[in-house]
Amino acid sequence: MTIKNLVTAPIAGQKPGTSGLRKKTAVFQSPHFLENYVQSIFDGIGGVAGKRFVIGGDGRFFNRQAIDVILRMAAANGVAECIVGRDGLLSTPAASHLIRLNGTNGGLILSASHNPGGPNADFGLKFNGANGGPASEAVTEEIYACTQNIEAYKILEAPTVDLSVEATTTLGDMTVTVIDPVSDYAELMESLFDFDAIRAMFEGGFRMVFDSMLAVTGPYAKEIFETRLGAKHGTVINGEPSHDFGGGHPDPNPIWARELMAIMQSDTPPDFGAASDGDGDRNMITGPHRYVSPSDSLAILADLAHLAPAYKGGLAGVARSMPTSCAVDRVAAAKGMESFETPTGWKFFGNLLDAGRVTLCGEESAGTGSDHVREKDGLWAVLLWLNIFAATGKSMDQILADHYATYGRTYYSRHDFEAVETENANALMDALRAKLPDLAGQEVNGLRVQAADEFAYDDPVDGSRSERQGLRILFEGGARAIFRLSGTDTEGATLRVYLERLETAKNKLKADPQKALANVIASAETLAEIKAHTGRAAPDVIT
Ligand code: VG1
Ligand code: CO
Repeated sequence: MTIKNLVTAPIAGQKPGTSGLRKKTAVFQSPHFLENYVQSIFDGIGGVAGKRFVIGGDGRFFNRQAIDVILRMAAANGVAECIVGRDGLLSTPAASHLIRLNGTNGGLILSASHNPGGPNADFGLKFNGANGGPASEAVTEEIYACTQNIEAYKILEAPTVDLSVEATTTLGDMTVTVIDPVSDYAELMESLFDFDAIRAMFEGGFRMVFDSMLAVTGPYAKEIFETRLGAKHGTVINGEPSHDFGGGHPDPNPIWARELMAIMQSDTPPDFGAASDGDGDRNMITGPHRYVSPSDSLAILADLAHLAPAYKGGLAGVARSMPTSCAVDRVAAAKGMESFETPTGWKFFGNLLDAGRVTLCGEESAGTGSDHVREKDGLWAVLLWLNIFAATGKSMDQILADHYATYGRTYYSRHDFEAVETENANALMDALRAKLPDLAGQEVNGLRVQAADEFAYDDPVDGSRSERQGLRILFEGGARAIFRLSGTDTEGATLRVYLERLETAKNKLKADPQKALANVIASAETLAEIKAHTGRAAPDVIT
């Protein structure tokens, strides 16, 4: 086996976004693209000689081939050991856990998460550090700088490693340890929650449907819900990981998790329905005839987490991304906990979790997690909900009604305008940015603007500053309209408009969110002139 040192040149466009590098699969497959990026990760983190890494992905098209390249490059660069999920599979939270459990120097996760997969769809790669969390902005910048200066990469000429059996083998001088992707993660979940109480609840007839969306969580969900917790066979639907997610988007929202939504709207819906995304870090929560907004789910989990054994001592604090609704802030205030508002993306929660300032974090995009790993964690959120059902004996409707009665209800919605021409999306943002300084005090569609700014974040732990993290318009009475461009798309630009309004009147807590938000939606259009800039009369996806 020989180590080859191959000459290459920088390839444009290797700037990681919200969560690693995401591109069309064909771009990742093009000559040197993957190799350049992997070598830049290795160089950007200060070299990898003697280091150990966890490697796995969501099983999408090109997963297996990309792992082969990464392993051969790791061996050529002097890595001591790679721990790989069997068949190259690992959910993102499981990878995060394995990094921490095995004390490795980090991990490479192959996923474009909620983006579709297949030869004509998307692929992605991200690096997580030794704490198990996504690389910080500073590390990401280092990696990006390396992509712009790369001249060569190292790769071992060797046959493909068999990843289908759990075994320890070698590749050159590197150890390759193939492990069961599920068992360590399932153990962790069992250590956090009251599995006996949840099992008893299922025995008593509680019914759930969990939609794995043909993505990575199928084997995890079957093991945890059906085998360990005794939920009836068939509880997990779409549980076989597929390389193209059956042609759909593995995005757990009412649009893409259509099958689950139909079950929950039926005449005899189960007590609880949930779904997760491509790489298993997101969760969608539903009840009979009910879609629970991810921001509400975060607030309810923050309020009731103490009912699960792992959190019985209470939470140190909570954090939410800026566009996530303010519902969780009210819970934190009531409980006297610290709460933080960070930019979008899990990498901003890492420092707060490591410093013990927060226990629970969440995002409006259906990401929720705690300090048990350093990623959001879809199955974890579902298990915490199950633990709450088991501990309270209440239905979803009761839990929501109680929450709204105590804290009020934040009506919330996100409107996505996808594949907008990049120039037009930038023009919209530039025009709105220019207006911000004069907005305070103005009245728009019956709402008075209290403040308007471009969000910037000063990390309270390491003092780093992240600017240009979204345009915020705050109205009197607690309504908000937020605008930002996605950092995970692979085609043009996706404009995300986040809308919310607080309602405390007891007789107005059951409205349709789109109706309850009509004024805020109209104000967003008036202020940003979305139709004029994008040519779109309506959003592509409403969640
Ligand atoms: C989106 C979500 C963000 C999430 C990110 C990664 O980013 O809005 O909340 O952290 O995806 O999630 P953006 O930049 O497109 O808005 V995942 O599960 O797709 O890795
Ligand atoms: Co994801």
